[in-house]
Amino acid sequence: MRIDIVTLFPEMFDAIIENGMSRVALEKGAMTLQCYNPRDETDDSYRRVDDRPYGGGPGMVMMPGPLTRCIDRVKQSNAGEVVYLSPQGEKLSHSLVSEFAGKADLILLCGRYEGIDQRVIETRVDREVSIGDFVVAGGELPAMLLIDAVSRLLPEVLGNASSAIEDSFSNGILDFPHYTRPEVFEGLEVPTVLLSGNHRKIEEWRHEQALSVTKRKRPDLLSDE
Ligand code: 4GS
Repeated sequence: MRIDIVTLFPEMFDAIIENGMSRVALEKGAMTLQCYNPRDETDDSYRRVDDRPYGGGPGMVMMPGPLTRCIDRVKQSNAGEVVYLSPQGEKLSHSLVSEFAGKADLILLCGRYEGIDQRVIETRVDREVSIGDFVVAGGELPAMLLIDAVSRLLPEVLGNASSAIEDSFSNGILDFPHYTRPEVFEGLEVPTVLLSGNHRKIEEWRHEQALSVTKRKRPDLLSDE
């Protein structure tokens, strides 16, 4: 999977290039990441990428010129959808993450300041995705979140065969509780069924636990649809 990112802060992506499952996916060649900076597409000596909003008001808006030149450069080598991370987007979910994980190409557009000129959205953006109903300072963390979630689903990434499939949400409900050594911690024992070696019983117990934790903490997941 080829992911290209349009961002004024390419260094932020070092966090996911150097760590975690995204790093594993890159090392295995299951995914590539490349950042493109709209600042490199400016034509003035100040390298300006933002300007004051028409109609007034606080903050700055990303100018359409550098941004569209940057996007069009990326499009020369990436045929994927242009996804703009913004609070106006479709809410990111497991089903959206797995849909993206099935694509060969993807272009992620990260906004800063108050946002980007509407004409860029009209002419270049295929899709808007939101990580939730709150505002962050830039689209970079939302983009990294999406990449992190996608990279751990890529089939080439080790441990995937089972671990991603058995995940929370791949079956539409929350995860069951996990335990590791020691058998007794601060007086609390590991549920005996997990020590029984009876895999059928263990699966049953885990499913019951997953259902009851979902009923208690996220009943909406069971009632919807
Ligand atoms: C989100 C969000 C976001 C919007 C970026 C204002 C800076 C900011 N992006 N999901 N400009 N929520 N973006 O808050 O994706």
